[in-house]
Amino acid sequence: MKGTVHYETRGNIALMSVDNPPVNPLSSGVRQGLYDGVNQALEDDAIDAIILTGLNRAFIAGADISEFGAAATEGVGLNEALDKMENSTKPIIAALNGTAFGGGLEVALCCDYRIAAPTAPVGLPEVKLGLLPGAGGTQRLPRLVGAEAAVKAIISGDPIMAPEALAMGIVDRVASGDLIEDATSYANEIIKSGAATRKIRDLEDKIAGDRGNTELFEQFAANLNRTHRGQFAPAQILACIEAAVNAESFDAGMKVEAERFAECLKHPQREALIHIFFAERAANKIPGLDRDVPLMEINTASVIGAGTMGGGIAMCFANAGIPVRIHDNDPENLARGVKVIEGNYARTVSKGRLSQEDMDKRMSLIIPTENFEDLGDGDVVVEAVYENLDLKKEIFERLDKVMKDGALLATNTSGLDVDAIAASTSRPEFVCGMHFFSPANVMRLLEVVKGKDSSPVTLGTAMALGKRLGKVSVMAGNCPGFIGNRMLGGYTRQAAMMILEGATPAQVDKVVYDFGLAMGPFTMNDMVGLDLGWRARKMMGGSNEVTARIPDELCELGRYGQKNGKGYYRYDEGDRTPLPDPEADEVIKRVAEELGYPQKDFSDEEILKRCMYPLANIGAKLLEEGHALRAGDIDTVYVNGYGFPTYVGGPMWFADTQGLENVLADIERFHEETGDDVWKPSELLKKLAAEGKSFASFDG
Ligand code: 3H9
Repeated sequence: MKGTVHYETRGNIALMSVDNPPVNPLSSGVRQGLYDGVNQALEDDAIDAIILTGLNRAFIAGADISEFGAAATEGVGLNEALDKMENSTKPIIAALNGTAFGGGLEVALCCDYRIAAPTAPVGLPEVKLGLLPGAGGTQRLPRLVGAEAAVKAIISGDPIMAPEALAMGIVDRVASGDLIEDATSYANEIIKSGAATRKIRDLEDKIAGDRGNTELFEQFAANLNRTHRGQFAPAQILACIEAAVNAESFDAGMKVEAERFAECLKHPQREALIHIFFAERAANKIPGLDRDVPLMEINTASVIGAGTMGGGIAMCFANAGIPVRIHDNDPENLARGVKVIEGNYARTVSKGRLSQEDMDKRMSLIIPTENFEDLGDGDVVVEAVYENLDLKKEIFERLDKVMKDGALLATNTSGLDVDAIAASTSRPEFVCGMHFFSPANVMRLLEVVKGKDSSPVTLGTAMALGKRLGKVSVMAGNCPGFIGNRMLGGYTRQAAMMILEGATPAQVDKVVYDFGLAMGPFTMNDMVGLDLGWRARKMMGGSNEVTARIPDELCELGRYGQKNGKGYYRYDEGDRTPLPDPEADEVIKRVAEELGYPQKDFSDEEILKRCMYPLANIGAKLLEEGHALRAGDIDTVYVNGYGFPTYVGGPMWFADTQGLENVLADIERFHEETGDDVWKPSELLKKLAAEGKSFASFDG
């Protein structure tokens, strides 16, 4: 069995310690240990109370996620262990030494009393895995904190730090000294006052006021489409909490929870979300990059460029407590960049998500400089100037002269040749790409780009630095566009082709939006500004690409997108809702005619495949070339950097769920129909489809 619970006695108190490193999930041995430990304490007349704590860095991180969808495991089930605890006639005190999430908090809620270390977070994050708290959490938490607070906590799934958990009533005490000593004193107080047990299932006062209040739940349900669009589990959670309030008994509520949990468990969203949970963690494991590679010590940072990217990256360092110099050789840009950073923090303060004191601290860590030489004291430098290879090469040549020996030299290019940039230094082994996504202080993704000479120390340091900055880091090979942007090229190209072939921008956008992305490609283009591409193409002497014709002609008519109220759509003053516009539709129709594209009707299914399958096909090419290590890495990139719905599991997972042989058949058909290179099927896709395998099964 996996994991265990140690049992020892300290006078009249039994101390049970969960041990299943690193974060003590409720694997078979832990469940059995909980059951056996409580049994042992109950049978021992010398024991008056039980303290339950965790070894390692967590109390209990929840159910063992790897068991979901796997074959039944040995030993007692979780609910059996929890019944044993809840029926204990001797008080159990949970001593939360660290994270108590999901089933971990549910274990604590089956204890009679709870004391937490001040740094311990608690929470019910099951919703993030497409699940709901299925071990009584939806029934017990409302009885402790009321329906409204329970809905907020369980629907968001966000962690609650011990002091707030105390204020809410989730824990009874926060330890001020050694947790186990404080828990022991607490246990002795309880024993002295009669060793009473206190079962949450019997508490009624917090929910009594809401009984029969259907309006409260209707309001919550109405919000779900905004906060959790397309997701299955949140509505199930609401139904469970409503049952906690309105069902005839605690047990009747538990029955509703069990039924809804089973529905979530078998839902494809659960599988997709758990795939992403493990994929994000696997992305950190790089073959050939041993855990014991000695990493560079990063205490100071430098950023070049005070534009949107540079400013956002500087904020990432400051947020992580790392002092950062930000350089721009244009004093006006520099001053503007610092003002933007200040404005961003001030907005967070005004929303109550950051204290003024913390904002001041972070601002004090950001040191603007016009002097390039000042960058030299950074342990890492991230270059974030605009995408121009010559400019970047020139900057790296200068960095080579000013940066200290052993510094990490990173470029934030979104797709240029990292090797060409590294070659302009005398130390290419210290160079790699660190591709942040805009806005860098918000987006979780970081692509760490491996140049041909990047050393393991450089790459290991960049990956670890990403984690320290709160990012999900994925290693990408050095090819144009790396993972994310290379794939995106196929998606945007197909969207552009479809409007030449007879689909409307609104039709394409709706299919993509309904699939779960925040917006479709044309709304996105209007938001970014059509004029950016148009001006860039003009500077290069224009483009012969058929896909450039429509945006170019729209721009010639002064239709730049949202910024001036018209692009593919039109916009009312002060409103970002895209509205159909006959002028734009006319342009699209005329260009299609001039280019000789026969017009046809598109089904939603066809649109979705034309948008999503280029991602999978190019993703497969990245895998076969070794530019991406795992399909899960690609999915991690897409859900964290491109707004791909996490509950669909990413583009590769989506392709797997469609069956690769079906995906291949469609790709071959599109190739035949359009002759477009994007549709040339990847060899890996052909191989996996022929073998009846999935991308998820590919391991290099
Ligand atoms: C649940 O509880 C359902 C119940 O309501 C009902 C049941 C009937 N299981 O993230 P890290 C692994 S659903 C198995 O890098 P950190 C993780 O894969 C669960 N494994 O560390 C990694 O393995 P590896 C509700 C788990 O310090 C290693 O532990 N609970 C689990 O950055 C370290 O993880 C949650 O959703 C698990 N539950 O963060 C909590 N958790 O080393 C999910 C972690 O091989 N977990 N692992 O790559 C987390 O949020 C974070 O892992 C945590 C630690 C905050 C705990």
